[in-house]
Amino acid sequence: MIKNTELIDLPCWSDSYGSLTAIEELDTVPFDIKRIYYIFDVGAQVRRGFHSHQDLEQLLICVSGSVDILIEDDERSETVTLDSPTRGLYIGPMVWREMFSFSENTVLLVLASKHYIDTEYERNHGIFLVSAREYYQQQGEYII
Ligand code: T46
Repeated sequence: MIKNTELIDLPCWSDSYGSLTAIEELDTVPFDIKRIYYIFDVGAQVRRGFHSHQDLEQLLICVSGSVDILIEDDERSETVTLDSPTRGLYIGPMVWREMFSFSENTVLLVLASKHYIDTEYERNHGIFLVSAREYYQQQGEYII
């Protein structure tokens, strides 16, 4: 997996009445949840994201439909398909992300560890790569 990312299986209770998934901070997700947002009504040709965050931690869950997420650290990139409401993609600091191939009914739910701060976004890919190299060298290991 890409550094500072992880696929997390979410608990699900299913019976003849349907299914229910619950997420608890610091248990199912490894951070305090400060913000929730969701992305929907995205055209099939649209590609979003194109940024990284310095400190933010997030859990992305495709609660309906499917979406591809490109994640990239200082060395490698990988594309993960999210197509289940019981599987989340954890993305920690210093990971570039792009979201694409949204199906018609996709709803991408995101739990975030911080409030929205526009200046916390790094949208320049070249600067991201330089900063990420320094960050991972200082860390010497992955956060999770
Ligand atoms: C991320 C990926 C997965 C707000 O005002 N508050 C918010 O909490 C968010 C997330 C966005 N916005 C505004 C800022 C922009 O004017 O909503 C507009 C669209 O946001 P953005 O272009 O950043 O959307 P994406 O899909 O490129 O990225 C979003 C998150 O911003 C980002 O943190 O990791 O989803």
